[in-house]
Amino acid sequence: MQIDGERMREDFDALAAIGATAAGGVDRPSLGEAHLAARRWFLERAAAAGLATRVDAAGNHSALLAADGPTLLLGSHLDSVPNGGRYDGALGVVAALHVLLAVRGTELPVALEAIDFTDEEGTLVGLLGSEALAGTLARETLRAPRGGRDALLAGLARAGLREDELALARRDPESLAGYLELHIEQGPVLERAGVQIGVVTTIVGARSYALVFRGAAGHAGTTPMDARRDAGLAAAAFVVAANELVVRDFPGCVATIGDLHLEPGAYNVVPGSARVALEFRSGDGAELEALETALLDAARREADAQRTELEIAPVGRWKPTPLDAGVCDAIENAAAALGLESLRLRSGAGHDAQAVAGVTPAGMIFVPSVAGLSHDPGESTAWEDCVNGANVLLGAALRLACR
Ligand code: HGY
Ligand code: MN
Ligand code: MN
Repeated sequence: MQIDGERMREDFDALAAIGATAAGGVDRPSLGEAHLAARRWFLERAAAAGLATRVDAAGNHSALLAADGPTLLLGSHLDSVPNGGRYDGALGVVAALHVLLAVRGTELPVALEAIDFTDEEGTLVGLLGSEALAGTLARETLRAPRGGRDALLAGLARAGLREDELALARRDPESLAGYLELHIEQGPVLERAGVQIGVVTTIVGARSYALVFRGAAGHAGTTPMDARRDAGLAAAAFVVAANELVVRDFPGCVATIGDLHLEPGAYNVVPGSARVALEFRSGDGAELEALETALLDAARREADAQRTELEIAPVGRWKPTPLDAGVCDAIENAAAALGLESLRLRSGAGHDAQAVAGVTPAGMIFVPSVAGLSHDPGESTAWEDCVNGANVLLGAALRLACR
């Protein structure tokens, strides 16, 4: 039993055409029109193949192979970052669908479900669908989501979802037999090592904050430099300070200011306010705590230095997550049975697996990213590696189904 690589490629290419960008990537922010079109494509493709389909209260879209017994989830996500790549998430959903197509007709003691989770990327919230399925979606996260409350409500409305029903997507852990996700590595490790398959041991934790530096707008021509309370200068000084402290004091961690917005945003006005999107990650919980303290202290220092006020709002929080040892073994054995070399590694990217791991044994399969590039239209993985990954997903699923 193996994956039909050519048929999977036709599906992958059909999906990549939805929300395609001129540079060869996709632009499918969660619950936007392109994302909803991609989800429709997924359901129609599954139904056309004779599979049952379902959409739950959090908008998670699934194709199903029913059986008596618990459900083994195989999934990922069809939403993308703005101006993203074709492989991030989509490869895992298409491969999961093709595992069901390959297994169809085989009696298994578990049901198989290929699932596309809502808003993995956090355009709106982050891990919205997988945390709803796990029953861990916090109400306060919805009140101050990292994409803003208006965007969340507009997205839910477009998708026909109700905020007060999202929690109904929760699954009883007893109903689950495990979770597997195929994903591109999005980093350089596998390519540098010349290894085809990654077995993910842990997923780093991440925290996001919306910072607002508030100073005083003023005339760019008549406000003396020593009389300014320049919010833009405070924010820019923080960007530099954050980078310096992470490189100096937190090797192995990362911090990113992915968005910086000055207001009123004119050539001839000293910025009165500056909004900063801060995100940072570590594979260790205590280190993540220390990193948060160091970064927020630096923000306060730079705000004070420019006599500006600082508002700090938490907008996202995900713990470092170890993945299941038994699932890692199943992935490693499936790769070996196919004559594929594998190595164990940490994921610097977040994934739905870290939400699902809290309620059922979860594991992830990585395939190499060309030049380690991701979250960019240039994101690419050799198709042979994609098919290898899908066959390992199939092999690991059969091992977990029958253990
Ligand atoms: O941000 C991440 O790590 C993932 O791609 N959502
Ligand atoms: Mn992803
Ligand atoms: Mn991503």
